[in-house]
Amino acid sequence: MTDQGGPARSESTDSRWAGGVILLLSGPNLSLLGRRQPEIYGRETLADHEETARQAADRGGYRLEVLQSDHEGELVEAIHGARGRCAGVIINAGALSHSSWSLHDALAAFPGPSVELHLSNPAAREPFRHRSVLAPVVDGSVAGFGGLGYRLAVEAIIALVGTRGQMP
Ligand code: CA2
Repeated sequence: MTDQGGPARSESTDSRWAGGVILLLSGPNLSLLGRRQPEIYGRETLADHEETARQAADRGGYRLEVLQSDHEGELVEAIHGARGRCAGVIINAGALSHSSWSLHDALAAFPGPSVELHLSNPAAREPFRHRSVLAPVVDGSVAGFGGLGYRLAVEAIIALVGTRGQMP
């Protein structure tokens, strides 16, 4: 294909992003990070965590795409939209982690690696947080490491793509 008349070259098809795109999804209320409950979630904002993840992705030759939504359906649609387009998905679904069968089904249909992420350690908190309905359909979970988890989750996706190969 020549440049003339072809599709605009986007960042995700640029050779600089040869590794592809990693999608980082954040669920309900995570936009409040840094402003409330710092004793549980720390003082960093979601933008701070996204930057940590972006730097880790960049180091690995990947581009990070982010979406925060308080709406379950929007997160489901984002996972659908990642099929065939993103190398992997990282999701901190917030409280939806404990209840959303829609996110469970969307993640189950995503062909690449996926990681469930939590700032806190839900297993050490109230009983309703002990169960994740997403856990059975993701490759693994990172929880309890605060902001460090964002770097670890990106590195896990990159390692998994490396062993499993890029999606078709
Ligand atoms: O530890 C995590 O990352 C959680 O996913 C955070 C969710 C919680 O429901 C999960 O059980 C564990 C809560 C996200 C809302 O964060 C807030 C931040 C500041 C103030 C209020 C809520």
